[in-house]
Amino acid sequence: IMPGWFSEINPMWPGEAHSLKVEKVLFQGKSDFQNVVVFQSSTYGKVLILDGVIQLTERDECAYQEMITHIPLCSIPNPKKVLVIGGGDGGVLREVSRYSSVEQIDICEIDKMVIDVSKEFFPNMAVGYDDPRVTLHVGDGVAFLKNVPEGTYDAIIVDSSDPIGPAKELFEKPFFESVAKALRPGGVVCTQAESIWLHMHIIEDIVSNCRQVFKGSVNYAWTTVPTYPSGVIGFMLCSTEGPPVDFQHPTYNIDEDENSNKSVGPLKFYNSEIHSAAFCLPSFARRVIDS
Ligand code: AAT
Repeated sequence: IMPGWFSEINPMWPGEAHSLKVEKVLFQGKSDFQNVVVFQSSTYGKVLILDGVIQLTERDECAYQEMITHIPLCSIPNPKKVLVIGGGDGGVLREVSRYSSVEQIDICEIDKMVIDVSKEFFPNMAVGYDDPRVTLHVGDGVAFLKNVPEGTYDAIIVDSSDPIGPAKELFEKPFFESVAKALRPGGVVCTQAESIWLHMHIIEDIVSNCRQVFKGSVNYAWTTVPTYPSGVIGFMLCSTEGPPVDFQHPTYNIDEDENSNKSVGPLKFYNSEIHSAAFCLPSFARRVIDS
């Protein structure tokens, strides 16, 4: 639109577009899956764009990566095996690496270019890969999950892009079925679940699929991320049949754990109060989600 500005124009949020002032384009490439751009913005630090959609900025990534990770992991005692789908930038890995109880962290990201670009331009996120508990799988998360033995993981975090492009199937029922199978009884999943301002129809579908698939509990939480469309983004939090999980009341306080990994710096956004508050929904959303 204006020279020197990036505008996030997309049919998923028609009639509106958030813009960031571009200081310098640092990387432009085309992978097998998507267009990848990194630029230096004037007020949000470096920005990662995939197919014209903002994936993260250095300034507000904490609000997303900390919430998508700590809401599920603080809701169960002593998570040991964790799987991340997507999240190639490494930010969610960085957050999972805080837990001393965790023994194994698998990640399945489809696009090697995202991983390489993050290692070059986003060291504060790619630091997640330095944890020796991490095993990287480059491939499609849907295919990966089909080969996971039943009951393997305590928690699965789906840090996925929007449902147009390579992430489409990550929003569909067969995918949720493989997630449920891969979790142990009473295991938890947290998936990127779009905006209550823009995508109530998508959220309604996800909720109805999850209610059929996950026999424990099914909940929606949200957070504010200024550079995501409409400034908010939500998460689906579900558990499988087994020991009950009360997502709204965290069982573990990561801030008070002396054994947690301090090398990645202090938490910037997440705390126990915001964890519980994230499940409070505006009435218009509650009518659809809790009905
Ligand atoms: N943590 C930053 C936020 C993201 S990144 C989403 C990642 O999911 C991308 O790296 C993308 O390559 C990866 N991905 C997409 N489809 C698949 C798939 N099928 N299997 C594995 N990984 C995949 C999310 C930003 C949300 C944006 C909201 N508008």
